[in-house]
Amino acid sequence: MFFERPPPGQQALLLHVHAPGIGSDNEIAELRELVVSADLKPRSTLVVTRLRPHPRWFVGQGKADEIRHTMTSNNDDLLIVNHDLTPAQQRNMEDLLQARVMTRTELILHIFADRARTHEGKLQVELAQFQHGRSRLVRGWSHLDRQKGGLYMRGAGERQLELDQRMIDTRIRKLKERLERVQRRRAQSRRRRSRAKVPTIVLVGYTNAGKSSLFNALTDGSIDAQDRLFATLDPTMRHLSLDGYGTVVIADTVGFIRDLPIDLVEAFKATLEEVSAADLLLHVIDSAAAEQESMSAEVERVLSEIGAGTVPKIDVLNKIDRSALDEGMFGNRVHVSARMKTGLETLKELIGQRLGVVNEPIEVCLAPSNGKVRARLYELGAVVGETLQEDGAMTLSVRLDAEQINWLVAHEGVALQEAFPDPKLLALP
Ligand SMILES: Nc1nc2c(ncn2[C@@H]2O[C@H](COP(=O)(O)OP(=O)(O)OP(=O)(O)O)[C@@H](O)[C@H]2O)c(=O)[nH]1
Ligand SMILES: [Mg+2]
Repeated sequence: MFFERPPPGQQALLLHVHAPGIGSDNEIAELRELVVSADLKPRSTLVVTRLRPHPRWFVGQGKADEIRHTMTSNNDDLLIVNHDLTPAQQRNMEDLLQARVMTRTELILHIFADRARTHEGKLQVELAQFQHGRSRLVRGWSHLDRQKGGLYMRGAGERQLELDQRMIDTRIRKLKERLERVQRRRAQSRRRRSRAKVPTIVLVGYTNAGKSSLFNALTDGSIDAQDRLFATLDPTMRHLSLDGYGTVVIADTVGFIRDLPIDLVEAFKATLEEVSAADLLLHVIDSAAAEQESMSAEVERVLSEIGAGTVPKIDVLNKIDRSALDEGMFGNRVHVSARMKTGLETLKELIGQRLGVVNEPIEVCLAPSNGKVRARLYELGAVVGETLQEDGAMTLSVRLDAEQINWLVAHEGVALQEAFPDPKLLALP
């Protein structure tokens, strides 16, 4: 951006460093997947054991030289490090290798930049990139640094740094303003949904767990589902009709990954707010993944970090065609295969239960002037039957959840069947 750096290449040597005695096979496999997902070519992988990073190159001098030799003889032009380096380490390594060094955070930012399709998504990624870039703007990485003046003079390098910082700050401010405008619109549509009492269900989970596939299977949709990390970036919403419940809105979202860069979490706050404002989360878990438990734990951690820790949740173990789990409902867990479309009816049933459907239809009498309420009940898909009285009043048979019943009785001229208990006493899930 503002530095003289070696041009980014394609052919990558991957570097993973771990402490003695700590296995890291899965982390290395995940790094390879990230690299392939970024359309880069992982050529070889170097695993180094080290207690703590070397301040100069992250690895020791011996390893740094080994990396240089390997890259030269393989014709590699990119080093991808599965960690975050200090700006100085990154610069020193680039100087030594005369090749671009990419950190894990930069790799993920690179993938996100490639995937962003919507206006909002692009703004969010750009903001994350600038915020990340700003934190790495340090004196000494500018080519003008060498022209620095005497002891008491402010050097050209320093001035350049200030200029760069100011430019980035202006850009960040502008991006934030534009994002706020887009996000106000999104908040409005969320408020509309909540006024209309249409519950929102959001799919969350580790990247590649099968969220988009499940979304498609449930809605007959055609979102891009691919065997690559972060295939989905922008949230997509669609209506879903649940038997005996009516319409809900279901949303597919960006996947999580361990050590999700903080700049991304920051920039994607608004998207993630959809998650914390949801009525119900479906946590999609790849039941065939070896690292299933730590992946789930990571998702739970991000959920509480973004204030979604207390949203009601169903665990959906997906890909049972590959893990040989039995189809069915197990407490708050459902086993499904989005690919084979098995277990989906059971899942919908549990969704209905968790949204608090009162299974038996209830009779409600509406005064003739209550046409709007009647229309709303039809819109919700809640009406099972209707009879018209001689005086113009309507008796409707409806299936609603506890909250919707409370909403209904708050209207004048609405009477529930006599046998029905006080709706305020209905337990919400
Ligand atoms: N065998 C099997 N594969 C599945 C199933 N569901 C999804 N997949 C595959 O898993 C891969 C990832 O699926 P996606 O639906 O894109 O996953 P995602 O969670 O949306 O991933 P991101 O958007 O990248 O976070 C694709 O190759 C799917 O075909 C399933 O039930 N069984
Ligand atoms: Mg997806």
